[in-house]
Amino acid sequence: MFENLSEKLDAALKTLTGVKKLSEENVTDALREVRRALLDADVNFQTVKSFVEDVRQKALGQEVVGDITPGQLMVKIIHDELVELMGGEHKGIKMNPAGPTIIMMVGLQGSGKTTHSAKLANHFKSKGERPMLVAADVYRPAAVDQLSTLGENLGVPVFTLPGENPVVIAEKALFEAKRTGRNVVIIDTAGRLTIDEEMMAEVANIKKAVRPNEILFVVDSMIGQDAVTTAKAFHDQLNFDGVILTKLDGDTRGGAALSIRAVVETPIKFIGTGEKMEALEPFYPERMASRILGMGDVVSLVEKAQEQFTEEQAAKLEEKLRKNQFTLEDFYQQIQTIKKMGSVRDLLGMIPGMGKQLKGVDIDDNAFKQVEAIILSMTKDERDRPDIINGSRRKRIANGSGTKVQDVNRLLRQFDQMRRTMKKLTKGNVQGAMKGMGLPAVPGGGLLGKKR
Ligand SMILES: Nc1nc2c(ncn2[C@@H]2O[C@H](COP(=O)(O)OP(=O)(O)OP(=O)(O)O)[C@@H](O)[C@H]2O)c(=O)[nH]1
Ligand SMILES: [Mg+2]
Repeated sequence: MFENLSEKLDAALKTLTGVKKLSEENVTDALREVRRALLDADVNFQTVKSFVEDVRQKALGQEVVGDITPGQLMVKIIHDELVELMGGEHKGIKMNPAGPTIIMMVGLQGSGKTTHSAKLANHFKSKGERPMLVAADVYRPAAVDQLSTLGENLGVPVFTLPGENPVVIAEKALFEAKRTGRNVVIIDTAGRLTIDEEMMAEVANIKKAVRPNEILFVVDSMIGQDAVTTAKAFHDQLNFDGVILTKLDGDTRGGAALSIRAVVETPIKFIGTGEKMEALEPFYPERMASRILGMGDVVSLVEKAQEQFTEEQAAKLEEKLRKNQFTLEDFYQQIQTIKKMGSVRDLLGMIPGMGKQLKGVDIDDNAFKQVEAIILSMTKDERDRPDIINGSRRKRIANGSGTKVQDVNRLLRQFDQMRRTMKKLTKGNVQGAMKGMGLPAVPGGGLLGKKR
């Protein structure tokens, strides 16, 4: 995410390495580069101007005290300003305790409304709420099918009424939600290629009819500056409550994420980072600023892991590891879980210091493909007891998976090594070992923490 911007900001801040004091001159030099980095990332011109001015004021007004260097102080100031620029605090969805929480999704065609309606339903479902999806995009039959399929896969009901107009659909959906005890109603609306009066009138009518608790403006971050212009037009008409910024998994430059809040004064509430249902993250300005400055985002990484592992699974896994019963089958399942957490590149980028090292390295999301193919070419017996895999079996597995015997050997060696390391780790008392390292004990004794 935002690799180019991160790299340029890093270079700008490097100009302060070794300086003894922040002076008018060296601050101006560094900020010239910061300004260029932000403009290149397609951040709104006015936004950049006031950002740089704020940073300058703060930098020149502060004494460097204690152990920190002027360079570090500057990083801190820029970090804090980035947090401020993106809205400061994290803002979530306001739930309506008195009845169903109604959420209406609006935005241009292809911005990701339908996908994110489903992702949101999945998000609420995993938090124990009872969501319902409403197909109010009636212009393309495929749109209703798309939402229905997504809902079916998630086990979330989808309300449709073929032949009706969107306002009637939304109203009837509300009745249905109340009747069936659904407490979150997510209305997917139609998008148009450009902002036109007809579309605005339609969403305004739905708004009037059902009075949503939240109108979320869905916008594709790849469109950069245009995202800000569109946001403004929608906001003037609908006065929406929050933004979902989508497609941040692509090579987005960052302009939309950094400018939108300053221009429409409405918080970004979620970001979309992929096509899969799990690729939705609550937006935290603080964590995003850390990612942009290459400091990683361990908190989000841990949260992603917690979403995928239940406490029970974690405990089972730990027991298997302790008893040395971890098999290639388990290993295969682990890979499936990690894949659900998001793109490998994004995951690695959340580890502090990794972002920079990943620069220019080609990380294929199919990195696991070979390993998966090899494991899938084994019999159940072989997966459970890798020791029985002799020479001729290795040859058969290599043939079956379209790999070489060396690849099979490598995987078996790595698996063996991993199993040994894990055994050492779990031997004795994990909790005690963690405490010994100065880490807090994990509730439930799980290696991986628990699902909340
Ligand atoms: N990579 C990536 N693709 C996404 C993301 N969100 C949506 N998409 C893809 O973008 C395309 C459009 O998404 P939709 O959800 O259909 O967009 P929409 O706003 O409902 O479009 P209309 O109904 O035509 O107005 C689909 O192919 C999605 O899979 C995302 O966060 N990352
Ligand atoms: Mg749609």
